[in-house]
Amino acid sequence: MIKTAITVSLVKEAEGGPFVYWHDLPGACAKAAELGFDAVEIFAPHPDAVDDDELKALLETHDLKVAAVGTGGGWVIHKLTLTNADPEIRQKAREFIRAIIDWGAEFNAPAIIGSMQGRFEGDVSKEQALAWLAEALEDLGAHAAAKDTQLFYEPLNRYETNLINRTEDGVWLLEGLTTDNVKLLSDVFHMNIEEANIADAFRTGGKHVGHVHFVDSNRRATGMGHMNHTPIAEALREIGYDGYVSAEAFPIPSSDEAAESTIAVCKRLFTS
Ligand code: LER
Ligand code: MN
Repeated sequence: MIKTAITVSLVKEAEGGPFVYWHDLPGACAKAAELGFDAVEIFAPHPDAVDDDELKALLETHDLKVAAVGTGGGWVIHKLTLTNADPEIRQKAREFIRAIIDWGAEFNAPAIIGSMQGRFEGDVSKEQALAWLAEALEDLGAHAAAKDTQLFYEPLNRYETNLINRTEDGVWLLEGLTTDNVKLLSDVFHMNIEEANIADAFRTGGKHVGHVHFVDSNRRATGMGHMNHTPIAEALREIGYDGYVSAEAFPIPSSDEAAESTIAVCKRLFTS
């Protein structure tokens, strides 16, 4: 069954970004549960930012799961990427992600590699950057497997990376790995820019799709833009997707209204 999640950012440096709830994890969990979400997706500045016992208690009180944990803090705070020309920065990027994987694993929550993939530029060729990215996914994917969790890799639109923008290319990247523990994070905001047909791209992603960022055309909550989510939901059902649809959306006009609009659309699309 497809499950619902809502994003919570605890990263000061990411303010203005597409996250529904901000800074107040207890408040976000209470509201998520009240509205009927199954999980929260947490974007933390570092692996020790959240008190694990407190989070465990919050999840228990509200009967919530953690759908995934973001690693973007490594980029927005420390400017680390897996494809930087400097080997020390690439190494630190891996260490940052490894620590987030370990933290997420305590909550059965896979880590997300989105902005930490970086881009090719300067003396680094596209081939070189993709080779570094694949090597890192191989290593971190195996690390996640050892922790009994998965790793999510997210293709981004052309304005955020020049490495992998489309589902088809994401599938190519993942199929080149020996580990099958890295899954695609398909964000319909990026797909709306890059794909000819979002629903068909999900069919291309097929069994590789492990997580979905579910949002509208303008990156507001579902129901607040002009994206047609009905064929997308049909494609997700067709490929047997049983992960989360997670609202990574701007808190416009407010966090609660974005959450309410998301859950209304999800209830219409995913409860049969
Ligand atoms: C960035 O645009 C994005 O979609 C995030 O999920 C990346 O970490
Ligand atoms: Mn995303």
